[in-house]
Amino acid sequence: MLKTTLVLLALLLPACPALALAQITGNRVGDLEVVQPWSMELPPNAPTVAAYFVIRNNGKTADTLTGVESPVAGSAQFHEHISQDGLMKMQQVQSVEIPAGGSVVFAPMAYHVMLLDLKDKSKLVDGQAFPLTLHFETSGDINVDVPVLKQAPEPIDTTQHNH
Ligand SMILES: [Cu+2]
Repeated sequence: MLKTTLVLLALLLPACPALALAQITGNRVGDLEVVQPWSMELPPNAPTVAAYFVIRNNGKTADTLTGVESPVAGSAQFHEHISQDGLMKMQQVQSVEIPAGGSVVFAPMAYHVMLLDLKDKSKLVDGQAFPLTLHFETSGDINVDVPVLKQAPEPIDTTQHNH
C-alpha cells in the first residue's frame, strides 16, 4: 500500500533533472545516499585522519565518486587497501564506482577517505564532527558531517533499505 502511494507520488512529480539536482538535502542527492559517516579519534600529533561511511545507490544507473574535500584538511584522497607481496598496504585511487542498486563500504582495511595536511584539529576529537563534501560524476555533491568516535560503530547492514 505504501509502495503504491510512493509510485503514485513519483508519477505526479514533474520529471525535471535540473530541479532534482538542486534538491540536495542532508546526506543524499538524487539516488545516492551516504550513511553512517564516522572517523576514529587519533593522537593529536597524527599526520593524517581517515573518514568512513557507506554509499548507497538506489538508482538504476551507476555513478562514480570522483573527489572529496574538507575544510579541516589541505587535501583529501581516496585510498584502498591491497595485499601485495603478503603485506597489506594502502594506495590512492582516483575514483570509486558506485554500482546501480548497490553500495560501497568505506571502512578500516577497505576504501577510506584520507585527510592530509590537517588544518583544524579541534574538530578531530571524540564528540566533535567535521564537514566532508563528496563529489559524484553524475549526481553532484553530497555534504556530510562526520562524527569523530573513539571506537568503530556497529557496521550497518548494507543489504537493508530504509524505505
Ligand atoms: Cu589511507
